[in-house]
Amino acid sequence: MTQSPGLKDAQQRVQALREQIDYHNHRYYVLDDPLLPDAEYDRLLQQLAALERQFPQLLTADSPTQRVGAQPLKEFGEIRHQLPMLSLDNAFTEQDVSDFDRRVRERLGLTADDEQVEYAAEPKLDGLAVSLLYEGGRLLRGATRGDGSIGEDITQNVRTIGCIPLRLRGNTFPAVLEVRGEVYMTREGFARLNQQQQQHGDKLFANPRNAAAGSLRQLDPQVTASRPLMFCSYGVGVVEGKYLPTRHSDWLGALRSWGLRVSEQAQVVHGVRGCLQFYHALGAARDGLAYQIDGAVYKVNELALQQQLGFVARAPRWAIAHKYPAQEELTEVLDIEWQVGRTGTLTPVARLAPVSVGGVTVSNATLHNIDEVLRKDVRVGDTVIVRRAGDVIPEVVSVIKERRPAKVLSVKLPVVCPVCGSEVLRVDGESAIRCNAGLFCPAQRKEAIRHFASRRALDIEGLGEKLIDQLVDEGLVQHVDDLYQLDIEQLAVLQRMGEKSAQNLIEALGHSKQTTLARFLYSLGIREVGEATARTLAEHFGTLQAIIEASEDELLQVPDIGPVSASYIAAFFAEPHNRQVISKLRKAGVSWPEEASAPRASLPLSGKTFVLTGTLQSLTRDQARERLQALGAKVAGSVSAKTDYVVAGSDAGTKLAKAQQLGIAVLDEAGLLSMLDNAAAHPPQ
Ligand code: 9MJ
Repeated sequence: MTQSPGLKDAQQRVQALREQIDYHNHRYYVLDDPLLPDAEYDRLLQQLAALERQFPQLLTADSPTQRVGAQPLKEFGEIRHQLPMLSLDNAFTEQDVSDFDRRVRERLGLTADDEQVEYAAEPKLDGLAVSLLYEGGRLLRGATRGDGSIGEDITQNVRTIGCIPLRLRGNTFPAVLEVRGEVYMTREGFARLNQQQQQHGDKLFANPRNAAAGSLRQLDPQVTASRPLMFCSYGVGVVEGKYLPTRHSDWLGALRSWGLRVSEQAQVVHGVRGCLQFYHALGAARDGLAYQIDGAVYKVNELALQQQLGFVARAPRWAIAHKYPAQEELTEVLDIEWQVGRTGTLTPVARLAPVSVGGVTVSNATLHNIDEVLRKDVRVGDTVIVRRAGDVIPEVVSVIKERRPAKVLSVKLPVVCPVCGSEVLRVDGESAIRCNAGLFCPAQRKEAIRHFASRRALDIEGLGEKLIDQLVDEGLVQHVDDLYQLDIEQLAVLQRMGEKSAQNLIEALGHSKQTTLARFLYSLGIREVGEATARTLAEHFGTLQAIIEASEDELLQVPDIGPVSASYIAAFFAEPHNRQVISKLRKAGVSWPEEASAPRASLPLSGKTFVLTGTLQSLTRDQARERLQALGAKVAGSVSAKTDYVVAGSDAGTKLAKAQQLGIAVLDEAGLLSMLDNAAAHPPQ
C-alpha cells in the first residue's frame, strides 16, 4: 500500500503480514505444499520489512524478516545441555536387533513370547544432531550436540534455516520446550550447492552430511543462510508444561502440529518383526527419498517405559539405530572406456574389479565427463572409492592416491569416436566430448532405437539391447520407422530368436502403435525433451502438427521451456530427415488420440480465483476484473477456501479479514499490478 499508515494500522498490518508469512513458510517447508509463488512470498516479506523500517518500534526478534542479519562471530559460545544429548547404539544385523529387543523385554519384565514391545520406528537421518530451545513458543537458542554435555551456540545460524519456526504455531505448546533433531541437506540441495561451489572455484563437499556440517558451523550466518539446510525433529529434551504426550509417537505428532518438520516415514510397530519389516520397507524406499539416511531407529514408544530403562554411558537403553550396509567401497580400476550416448556424448566409464556395495555387485562406474576424469585424476590401476546412491549409476568418488602403483599412466582422451571412428569434438565451455556423426554412428543409432522402445516411450516389450545390436549390425534397422517394417522371417533367423519370440515381438510392435502424443514426443529423443517437457508440449499444443509448426518464439511461451530446449525442438522439426521418419511412423500406424478440445491452461492465470476488495488507486475494480479475466482468471464475489488471491485496496474490510483467517494470499495494489504484468509477460505455471 502506498499511503502512509498510522502506528496502529501499521501494527495490525505487521501482525497480519507476519501471520501470513509464517503460514506460507509452514506450507512450504513443513507441509511441502506451497501455496504462493516464491516472488509473491518475497513481496510479502518486502512489505513487512518496509513497514518495520518505517516503524522500528514494531520490530521483534521473531519477525520473519529477522532470520539473517546477525554479525559474523569470532567464535561460537558454549552451551551446556541441561539433559545430555545422547547418541545411539548401533545394530548391524537382525540378530543385533533381536538382542536389543530381548534386553528391553527382560528389563521391563515382559518375558512371555506374546508380550511385544511397541516401538516408534523412524529413518535415521545422516546429518548433525541439534537442540532448539523454545520459551513461550519463541526460538531462544540453538546448539550442536558437541560431546553430549557441552555443545556450541549456533543460535544465529539455526535462525536462518527456513523450516525452523521462529515462533511455534498454535497455543498448546509447553512453556519451555527443547526440540531435538537433525540438521541435514537434501540430495538436490547438496548437488546444487556443489555446482555453485564449482562455479566459484570453491572446494566441493564430499557428501551431504559434510556439506550440512560445514554450513552449520559458519561464523557468518549469511553463509549459513545461503545453504539449503533442513531440520527434522525426532524428540525432545527439557520440557516444562502441562498435558504432555506420554508416547514418543504422540510427541512427534505434537511437534508437527506446532510447526516443526518430523519424518513422514515414522511409524509405530510391534516387536522385532515389526521393526524388521519397517527396516526392509524403508530400505526399499531409501533410494527414492530426497535425503540420505543411514539406518532405521527403533525407540520404545511409551515414555514411562523409556524412563524405566534409562541409559548407559552415552546411549539410551530404549533406542537403537539399525544401520544399512555401507554404500561406498574400495576397488581397483581395471580399465577406462568411453561410451557413446544417444546424442553422441562420450561418457567415461571405469571398469572395476567387482565389489559388493550395499548388497549389489558393482563392476562399472561412471566418471561423468572429461572434467571429472581430469579433476579426480583417475587412472587404470588406481584404487578408488565407488559409491552407489539410489537408482543412479554407481560412480567413482575419489582415488586413494597413497595406493597408486608406480608408473600408471594418466588417461588418454579420445580423438575419434570409439564406435564409428569419426573425429570427436569438444564444445567450448562444455565438459562433453561429442561424436558428431549423428545417426551415421551405430552407437547413436542403437541408443536412439533403445530410447524409442523404452518403457516410458513407445514401450516395445522384448526389444532389448542385444536384439537392437543385432538389428542394427545386420542392417535390418537404420531408423526407428524401420522397426515397423520387420517381419517374422527376418526376425526368426536372428540369434536367440525363435519363431515364437519373433511372433511376440511383432505383436509388441503392433501394440506400441497405440500411444499418446506425449509418449511419442518423448520417444523421438529430441535433446532436452524429457518426459515432463513432452507432456507439457502435448498439453499446450494439443496436436503434433501444431508442435511441428511452432516457431521458437511460440515454443518459448510454453511453461518450463527455455531458449535452449526451444532451439533444439525447433531444429529437430526443421530437419527434413526427422519429418520423414515421423511421417513414415504415422503411415505405419503409430497414432494417438488427438486432443479434441482447445489446448488446456493456455492462459497465464487459468484456474486461479481472485476476489477484489477495497479501493484501488490506479484502476477501477471493473478494470482490474477485466484485466484478470483476460488473463484467464476467475473473479469471484466472496472469499472461500477456493479463493487463490484476495486483492485488497484501501479500506478493505471483512473480505481481507476472512482471507487472513483462511491463510489466503493477499495482494496489495502493487502486488496485483506486478502480477498482471508478469502474467502478461510469462506463460502459465
Ligand atoms: C536420526 N539421526 O535421525 C535419533 N535420529 O534419538 C533419530 N537420531 C536419536 N533419532 C535419540 N531419528 C538420540 C538420537
